[in-house]
Amino acid sequence: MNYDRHFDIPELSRHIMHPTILKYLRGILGADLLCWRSEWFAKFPGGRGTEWHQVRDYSYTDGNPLIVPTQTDWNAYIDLTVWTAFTPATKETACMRFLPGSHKKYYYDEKKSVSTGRNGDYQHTQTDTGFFGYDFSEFKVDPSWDPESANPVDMELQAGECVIFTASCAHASHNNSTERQTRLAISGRYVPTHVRVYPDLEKYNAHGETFDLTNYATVLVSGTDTYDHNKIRTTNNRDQLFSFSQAEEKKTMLNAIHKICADVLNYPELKMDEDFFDVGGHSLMMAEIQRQLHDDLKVHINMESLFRNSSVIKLSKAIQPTLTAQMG
Ligand SMILES: O=C(O)CCC(=O)C(=O)O
Repeated sequence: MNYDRHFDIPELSRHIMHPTILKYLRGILGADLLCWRSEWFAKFPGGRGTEWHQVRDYSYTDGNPLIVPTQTDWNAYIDLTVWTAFTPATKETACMRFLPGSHKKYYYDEKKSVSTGRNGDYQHTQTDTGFFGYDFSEFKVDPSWDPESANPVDMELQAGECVIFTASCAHASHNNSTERQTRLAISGRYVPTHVRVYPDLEKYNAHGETFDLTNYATVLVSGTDTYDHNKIRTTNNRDQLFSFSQAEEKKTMLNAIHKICADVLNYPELKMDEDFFDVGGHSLMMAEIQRQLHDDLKVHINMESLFRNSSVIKLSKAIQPTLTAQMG
C-alpha cells in the first residue's frame, strides 16, 4: 500500500493541512485533530473497483485495532477520511460509492476471523480480490446481505474536489471501465487527539505487508494535543514544517507572483514594490502576466486592474480576495 506519503511528498504535506479541509473537519470533529494516515488509490483503465467495506477501527487488517478512542465509546464516529480526487472521478473512471445511513449499523464485523488477506503471504498488487488482498465480503455479519440492494449513491467529483466520510459508512468504488483514463485519489485520515493510534503496536500487518512503526508519528493538523497519547512529527522528511498558515500561504503566493512577473519582464532583480513599466514592461508583457496568473495560480485579474496594480505588492493585494475565496 502507498501509505503516508505526506512525509516525503511536499505537496501532500501541505495537502493534509489544507485550510478548507481543516475548516470542515473542525466543524465535525472539533478543533484538536491529528492526521494519522494518508493513502493513495489509483484505479487504472480496466481496473477493478474497490469492494464494499465498512471500517470502524481497522482491525480487519490483522485483528489489532489501529485507532482507539479514549474519551468516547468505541463505536463513536471518531475517524474522518477526506478522499480528494486528483483526476476526474466519474462512474466510468471509478468514482466512490456510499450507502447513505449505513454508519448506523454494522453490516461488517472487522473482528471476524477470515480466510483471505490476513496471512500476509502475498502482494496485494498481485491478488485478484476486491479489497487489496482481502475478500471483504467475508466480514459480512449477514452473508446474504447485498450492498447493491441498499441504494448506493455515486459520488462523482471533479479533480480537486473531495468527499468527507467516516469509514463506518459502507463505501466502495466503481470499476474503471475506460481504456485510457487513470483515476487517482488521496485519502487523508483524521482523528481527534484523544484517539490512540496504533496503540501498543510496534508493527502491524495489512494488505500483504508488514509495517514497522518505529519511526511512525501522527501530524497535529489543528489545535493542541493535551493527551500525549501519540508521537507527533512537526516536519516532513525534507525538514519542512507541516503548516499551511495564512501568513505562509501569502508569502508563497507573493513569491509565485514575483516569479511570474520577473520572468515575463525578463528582469530577475525586480523588487516587490517596483513598477513594471519602470523596468521595461509593456502591454504585451502585461497580457502574458495576466495569462500566467490565470494558468498557474488560477486567478483572473482584468487588464484594467492589472495596469492600475503594476507591482508585485499591489498585484498581490488586488488578487487577495480571489485567493481567500479559493482557500475557503
Ligand atoms: O479509492 C478507492 O477506490 C477506495 C478508497 C477507500 O476505500 C478509502 O479511502 O477508504
